[in-house]
Amino acid sequence: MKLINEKITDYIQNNQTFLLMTHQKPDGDAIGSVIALGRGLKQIGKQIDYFMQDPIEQNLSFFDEIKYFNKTENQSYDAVIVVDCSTWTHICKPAKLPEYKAVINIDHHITNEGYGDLNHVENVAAASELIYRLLKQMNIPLDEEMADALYTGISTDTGSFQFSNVTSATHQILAELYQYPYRYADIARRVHHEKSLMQMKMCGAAIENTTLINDATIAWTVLDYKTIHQYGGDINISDDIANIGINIKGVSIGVTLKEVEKDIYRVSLRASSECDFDVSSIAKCHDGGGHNKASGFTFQSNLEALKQEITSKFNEIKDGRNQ
Ligand SMILES: [Mn+2]
Repeated sequence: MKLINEKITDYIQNNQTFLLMTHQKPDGDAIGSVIALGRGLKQIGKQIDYFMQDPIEQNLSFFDEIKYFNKTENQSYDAVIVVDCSTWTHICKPAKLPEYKAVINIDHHITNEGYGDLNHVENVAAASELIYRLLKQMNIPLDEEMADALYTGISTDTGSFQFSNVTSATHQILAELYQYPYRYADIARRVHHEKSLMQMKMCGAAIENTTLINDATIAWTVLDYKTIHQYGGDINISDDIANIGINIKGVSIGVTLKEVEKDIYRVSLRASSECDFDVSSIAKCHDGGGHNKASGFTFQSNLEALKQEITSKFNEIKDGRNQ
């Protein structure tokens, strides 16, 4: 197993107080990797605080460890550890940061800026994979909640082990999590399928509002402000809505837009498994980030211009391939 940057494990070993943070609008990988790391470090006597003031989705709120979130006690830390976040701007962090000696950045996004004093950025399926390896490397055993957290993280970022980022290493980690059996069917149902009736109806509206453009290679889904509020006002784009487009036969790119305020859109991009177009290249141009098959950003301008941009960039690489 490839090592996590040993400067990171040495620094953790030789220091005592840590503040754990992750990206804004935390998903299963963000919450899972933070909880597994936090509980693991407490086991070896470290003092851990968590900062997570963004709301936690209902389907991720079952972790006992969440009760320790935002009970920040220290004014200063040996290090701030940030997991699963590609840029310093996108971290969910206090308005006034406490004092800290170092920033440790552990992430799996290819767009990561390397903002830490110590960094480990590696293109694996989930940040939770990196945290699993870090815990192994530090000889920290898993408990049930850590296993649940790692399962949640890896399962979230691999679309329940179906995306092209899954490797044999992913499954080897899973095999070990199954030392605690009979738990994961329930977690998988909660994380991937359980919804309120309104959320179900929002998926229906997303399907209803999907059109195909660029010779049916790009799916374009728009949820306007009125529709979002008709179905409960949840402005986050859930994975199942973001993936609607690429589940349509023949579609390479799925673009989902949610109008969060008048003319301001949250955009989610997905590429199908057969498509080698890197959607994070577009997200990066708009101050967003992510992975080559899944990324996002916020957009404020006219949608026609965005449609043009995505279509022409996609056609450029497609045409390049055909030459
Ligand atoms: Mn992640």
